[in-house]
Amino acid sequence: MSRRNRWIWVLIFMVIIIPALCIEAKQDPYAAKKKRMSDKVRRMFYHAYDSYMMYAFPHDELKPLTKTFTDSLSELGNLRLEHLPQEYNGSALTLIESLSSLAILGNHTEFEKAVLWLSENLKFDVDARINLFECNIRVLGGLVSAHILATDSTNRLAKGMYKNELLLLAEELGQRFLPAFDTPTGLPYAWINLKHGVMDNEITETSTSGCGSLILEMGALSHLTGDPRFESAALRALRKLWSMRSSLNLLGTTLDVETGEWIEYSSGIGAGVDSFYEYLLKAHILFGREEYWRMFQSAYLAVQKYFRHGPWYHEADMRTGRATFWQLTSLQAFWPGLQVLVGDIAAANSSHREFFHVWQKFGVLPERYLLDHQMLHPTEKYYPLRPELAESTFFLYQATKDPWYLEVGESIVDSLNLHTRVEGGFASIRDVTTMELEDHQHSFFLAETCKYLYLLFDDSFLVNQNYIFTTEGHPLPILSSWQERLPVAYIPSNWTSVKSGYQPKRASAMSLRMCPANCGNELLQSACHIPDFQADHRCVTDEDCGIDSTSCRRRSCSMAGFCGLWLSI
Ligand code: DMJ
Repeated sequence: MSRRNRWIWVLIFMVIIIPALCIEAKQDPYAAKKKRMSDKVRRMFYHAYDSYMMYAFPHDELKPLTKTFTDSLSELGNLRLEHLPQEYNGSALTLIESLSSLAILGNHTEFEKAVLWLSENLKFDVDARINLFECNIRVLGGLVSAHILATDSTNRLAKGMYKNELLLLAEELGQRFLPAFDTPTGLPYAWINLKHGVMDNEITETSTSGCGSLILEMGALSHLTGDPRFESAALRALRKLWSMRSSLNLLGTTLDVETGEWIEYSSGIGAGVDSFYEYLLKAHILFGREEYWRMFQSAYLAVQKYFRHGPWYHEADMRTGRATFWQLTSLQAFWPGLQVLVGDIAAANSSHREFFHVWQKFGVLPERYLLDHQMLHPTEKYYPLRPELAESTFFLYQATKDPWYLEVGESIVDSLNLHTRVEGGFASIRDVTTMELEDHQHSFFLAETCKYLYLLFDDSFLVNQNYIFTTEGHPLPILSSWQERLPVAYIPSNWTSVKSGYQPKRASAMSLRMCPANCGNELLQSACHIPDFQADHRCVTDEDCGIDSTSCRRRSCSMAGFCGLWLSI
């Protein structure tokens, strides 16, 4: 390089690059940390992805310790593995689950390669008995989301090379789902055979989340294809399920799809129920239907009233509201993230802190912890690389920009690298007390865990478009054309109404609806409002009193036996 050129470079560095770095640092003092951490998560994702592609693809999931594979789509949700079908050889499940993460990481080349391969090779005409819920959230959700990402204005796929193949595959899969809904109740069977439909003597038991969290993927499929059957089937099932709630607005965990009767009356916010709540709110955000909002609001209030105990959530009997099991399960850790969408940030923050304490105590989140005995569940000491705590951390950072959540994220990343990274990918933990590993890299590690950790540190993907994330972490854009009535908070920030010139602000999902109770002239019930036990506000203990709707403060019982907000002197 000549001396003159060298001086030009020094000048460029001083005049352009240094000020640019200073501006960036001034705008966001955590920019350097975020960059370092997002690079670290990117490397984690590629270690998991490359290992899958090398040792397992086109089978479903990677076994990272033995560097081999498992065709797990037919195993998911299956407790009796001896009945597995013989003729199933995998559906590239982890590749499908990785599509939206590749798009978020900006890897258009790999995204394009994956779409091409799936377009040419993926087949659903297979004699495999699969779990409807799992196949819906992982495969249908993965395909629908990737189709949208492939065809949106960012042009992730070279023009002309993509002929809606992912959507065609999704449509075919959706059609294969439909026979499952052919029951007297409209509630779908939990299991179907992709080739033959519902088999003779199929079990009729399903879970609340299994039949109540299909509406996002199947609704999106109807909007994309113009075929209303998918959304109608999922909505009919959801309505039936909601009609089975108790007078306390609580639901159980398992039920019979033929009779429409409950099998397990106890439920909480974790396994078997979790995504039911999630989908009521997210369906309202995505499709704008008031009906979803009404169901969600009643269900949410009931959860806060009957399951919540300070920052913890126990389980309760849907008929009486009485506590049944005092357990923390790692799936519950998604709840604070959902509360962020509600606008209930304080409650989200306090629960999230408790989950993180448990994470710190063990190094990861154990599957089940017995709160009443202060001990791990004897047979559920595992951590299968679940995403829920990372997911809530991402949502809380989005809402608060409190740098503490970046530290939580960093700690999660460090634990994952320390305890679960092996040469052949990332392995699940069989026992959190010994950190003994298990030979399984679940596809949700790529679809959710890495994605939420990455978005925590680099949310540039979200700048120009609002998305909701399915329960499996696949983004679906909030489009006015899908809305029955668009909640104002979700009108894109670059949109200007021709009539009014009104420029709405991006806001927390439900900020207009939930808190505080007084919104303009309308009096709305706030999500923090939990009514007193007795309608006449009489009480014996503080526990009989609910939460005040305008201040969100817990009411207490006065000496005279009335609930109220009493000033402490
Ligand atoms: C994911 O498959 C989904 O988030 C599901 O709703 C429950 N949790 C697993 C990962 O933990």
